[in-house]
Amino acid sequence: MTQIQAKRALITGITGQDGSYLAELLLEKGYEVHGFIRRSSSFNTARIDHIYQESQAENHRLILHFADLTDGSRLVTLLNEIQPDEVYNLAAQSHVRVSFDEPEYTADTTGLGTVRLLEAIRASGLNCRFYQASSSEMFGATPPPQNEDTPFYPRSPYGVAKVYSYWITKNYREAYGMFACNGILFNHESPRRGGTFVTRKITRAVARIAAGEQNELFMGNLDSVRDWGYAPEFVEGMWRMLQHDTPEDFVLATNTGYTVRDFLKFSFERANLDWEKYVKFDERYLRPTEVDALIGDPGKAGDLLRWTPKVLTPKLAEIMVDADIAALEIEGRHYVDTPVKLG
Ligand code: NDP
Ligand code: GDR
Repeated sequence: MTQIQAKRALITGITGQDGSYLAELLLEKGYEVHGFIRRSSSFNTARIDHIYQESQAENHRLILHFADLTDGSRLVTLLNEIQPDEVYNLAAQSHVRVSFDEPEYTADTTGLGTVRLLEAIRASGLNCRFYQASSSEMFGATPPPQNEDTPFYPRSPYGVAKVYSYWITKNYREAYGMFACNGILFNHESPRRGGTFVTRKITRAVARIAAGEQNELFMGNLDSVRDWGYAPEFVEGMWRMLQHDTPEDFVLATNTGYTVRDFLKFSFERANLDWEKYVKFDERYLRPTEVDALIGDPGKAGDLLRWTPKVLTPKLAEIMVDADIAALEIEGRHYVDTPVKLG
């Protein structure tokens, strides 16, 4: 009897929100999953600890390697060693406001990191499929609805770096015939979302306020419009892009738009609270240039990948508030012991 070899995937950014959900999905599908993690003075694997332990019991199907997208020679060594069938490049300095503080570092990781990885694939002579985590931030000032043909007008060092990565991915597809795809993903959130992004900052605060542990929440611009979807559904879309017959670029979005103020309202209402009593303005959370409105048209992904999101923003806010209230009840005050700063 011939045994079919499991597919092997490599995920950069596996410790992040998307990386953790994608790793779960690929393990469920029978893949051997390799992930890059960064050396840190504190633990940074909380989002994948549960699958790492389980995978140890299951013949080590999740394998972690220390690596950084700023270290090109390490990428070549590891690509040669791992020989993946699919590479998902999710690693990035992904915070838009922080990219104004650290523009050069953001360009180095979020921009040049992509070409280092593509070069490592080329240098290793690998015939693998490549997914690039492109972003709706590339559309920036171009008004909605945005789709695959919408012109880019990035409004932050992060957005500019992502535009570089988008084009270098497309260039490697055209120049070297690589199966390389850009997933242009609109905001997607979950209970695993980093605490300095606006949705999670709000839902964590709601849990703390409901528990009597916090009584105010400092925020920036409440008028911006975003198309917030649910991260587990979006990682399924990433995988589908690499299973498609031809390498193409796809928008993933819910095609709905809400303001930050709407998200505050949905979240506080879930805990029977009135957001206006708690939310205060702090100019530290404003950006030098803002992206006013992003609403994506995922029609192409619907037609070619059969990808349709089910969880829309009001439901997402409920899922996240419920998870934060439950986590606070289980873990006690240590779970969120300091109010979020600099987010
Ligand atoms: P997160 O910020 O949650 O995760 C980022 C990941 O990248 C973490 O694992 C982080 O490691 C890792 N990382 C950061 N810098 C480096 C580096 N120099 N070398 C290696 N790894 C690094 O992001 P998300 O999961 O939310 O997003 C995944 C990708 O998708 C990102 O590229 C993001 O820009 C992009 N994107 C996200 C959207 C969203 O709404 N979530 C929408 C569109 C695009 P560590 O844990 O050690 O910090
Ligand atoms: P974004 O996400 O910039 O869209 O990038 P974020 O949640 O940081 O901001 C969304 C909107 O909320 C406004 N805002 C605040 N944002 C934060 N973080 N903190 C605040 O206190 C606050 N008050 C108001 C912002 O000004 C903004 O308009 C995310 C990231 O995941 C990127 O990596 C990804 O590419 C894009 O989504 C699509």
